Amino acid sequence: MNRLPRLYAILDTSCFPDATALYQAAEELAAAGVTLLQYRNTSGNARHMLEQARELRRRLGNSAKLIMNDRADLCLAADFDGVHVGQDDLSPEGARKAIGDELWLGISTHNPEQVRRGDGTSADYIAIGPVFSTASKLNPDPVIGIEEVRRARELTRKPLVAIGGITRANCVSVIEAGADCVAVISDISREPRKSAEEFLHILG
Ligand code: 3NM
Repeated sequence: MNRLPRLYAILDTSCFPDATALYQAAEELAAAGVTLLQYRNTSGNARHMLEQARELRRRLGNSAKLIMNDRADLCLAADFDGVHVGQDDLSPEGARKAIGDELWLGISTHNPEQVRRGDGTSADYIAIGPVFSTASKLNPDPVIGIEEVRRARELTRKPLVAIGGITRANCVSVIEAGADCVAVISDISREPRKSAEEFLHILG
């Protein structure tokens, strides 16, 4: 994979009243200069997800890399650029087998042992979190804080994505602790264009 951009915007369908609002947010983010986007839909309706994912691909063209949360099959079917798996989803090697060598594979980790294990997989990047408290995930793991980002940085040379409660106000501290990139749901969902522009400006 190429280097990760500083900002990884996650479009979580639960933040939007309907598909139209979701597509509009995606277009605003792309217009602001966001080049890495994840589609996250935890409702479990695969047909619905595929439809929305294809529409995101159609609207964004190749202006942004599109990553599918959790579902390697939908990543392929929607012509996405990669898949992101959590600790309870497909294993990294299972996901890699499904998507092949070219597409991006991201994994979630929540403690040093998981980072260490993730480092030994074919994942293209490792996400670590939640760095701060978050209201965007059901049953989140315990908050790890900035120091654990620093620790994760020492455990892997893979690109490191920090996630969980990251805002325009605290994102610099997370990058300074060694993260290559911040992944954000709530602080880019309310006013996508404005907040993405501000994130990109702050993160330089
Ligand atoms: N994964 P917000 S935290 C989807 O710790 C997700 O792996 C996390 O949303 C992890 O930016 C999280 O609104 C939610 O806090 C991130």
